[in-house]
Amino acid sequence: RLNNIPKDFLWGASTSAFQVEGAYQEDGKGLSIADIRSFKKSTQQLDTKVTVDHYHHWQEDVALMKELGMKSYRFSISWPRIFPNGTDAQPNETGLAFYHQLIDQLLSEKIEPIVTMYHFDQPMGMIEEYGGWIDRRSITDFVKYAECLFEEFGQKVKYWLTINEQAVLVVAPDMLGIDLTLPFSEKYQQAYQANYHMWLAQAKVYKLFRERYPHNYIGPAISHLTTLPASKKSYDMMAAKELEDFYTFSQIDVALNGEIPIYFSNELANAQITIQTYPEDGEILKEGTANFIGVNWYCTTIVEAKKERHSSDFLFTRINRTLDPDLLHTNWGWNFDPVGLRYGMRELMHRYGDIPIMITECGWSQEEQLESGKIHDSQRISYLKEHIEQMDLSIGDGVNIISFNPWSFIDLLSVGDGMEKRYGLVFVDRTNFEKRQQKRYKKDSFEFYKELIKANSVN
Ligand code: BGP
Repeated sequence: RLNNIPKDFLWGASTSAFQVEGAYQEDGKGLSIADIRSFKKSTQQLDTKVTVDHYHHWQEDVALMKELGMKSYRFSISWPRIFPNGTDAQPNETGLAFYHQLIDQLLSEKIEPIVTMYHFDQPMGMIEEYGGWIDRRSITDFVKYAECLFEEFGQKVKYWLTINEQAVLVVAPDMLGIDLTLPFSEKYQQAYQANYHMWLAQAKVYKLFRERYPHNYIGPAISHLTTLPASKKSYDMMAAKELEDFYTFSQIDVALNGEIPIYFSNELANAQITIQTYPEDGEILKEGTANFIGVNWYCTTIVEAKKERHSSDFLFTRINRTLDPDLLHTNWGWNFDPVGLRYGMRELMHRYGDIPIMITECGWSQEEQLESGKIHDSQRISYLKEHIEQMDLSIGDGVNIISFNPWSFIDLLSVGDGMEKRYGLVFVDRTNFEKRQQKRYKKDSFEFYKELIKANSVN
């Protein structure tokens, strides 16, 4: 029983462009770093070329969303569909037309579009021309892209997410086009310079948007690691706090307060990472802040302090991640810890007050096979049920959560682990995937979520 979730709550589900669309070179789309990364895995089961072919199945997919009773759909616009090289002066009209159709169809089904501008798929053209986010020119190209999206879709889309999981991009810098074989210090020097440019670019975009649409919402989609200490020893507790501050809260602090926190700058200084700045940057960050946040939340992360610690080490070399043997884990090591969600949400409220929060991802992955046309995904159902109950309690605690969008609406290409790691409420049969059959099946979790939405909302 849910007691606190309002009847007009945005019950939704989530995807991202390169993970569902396929059509990787159709209608003028350019290549992104996400495409290039996926080709290195060299099999079509693992790359972005076809995935679940949402680009050609979108009408059928929106019909399933309607059947599920979704009130919101969180998806991303493919940056290289709009600006094929990122650096182009004019947008690709065919790319814009695709999203106009999709958004219009969602609106006509009363499904609120929640749009991510950049979900891991920076156009390769920018990376080839000047290195991508490590260069300051990327700020201008991102602002140009955002302006184009506001111009085209600003009247239709109320909720915008700028960058998905910036902290992940920095810790896995090949996703930014940074060479992983570079020496440690050089690699992170580049990654944190890129991080800094992403902060500036978003600040400019927040400002622009909020001046134009003061009643609508814009913010980042944060990778939220609710970090727990492996023991009650102060050094483990400190390690957990340091990781959570540096990885998760620094991103939110900058987005909401318009200032880079001292604990973050100190950590970089310790690691001898020097960021190139311009005198006007402080002002840019201060002037453009977000007015809501998207939170991607999957599980808790448990850390301990390494025994051998040197204060000059970089944070990630001072801690170990551990697993709690009492918790259930996916085959990929992500734990099932729903109370962790409530704990994380309460922390957000204590730190940021009444800021509206949207859960933009939350989900359970497993390998699945059809059994007489069915998928009995009972583990995913318990995951959803228990996380939704904890979200309901969080709202009772006073946390201003406005929407829940589990990952994922439909099976899709996982960022790290190909197509066999499935998250969807809808199963996709990829036998003969090249032929675009890609038949959709509703999983048991689809039926569960449908009933839950029906019981807890007004239609
Ligand atoms: C988040 C990303 C998603 C998604 C998810 C699951 O980091 O925003 O794009 O893929 O994690 O991760 P994975 O696909 O590696 O299982």
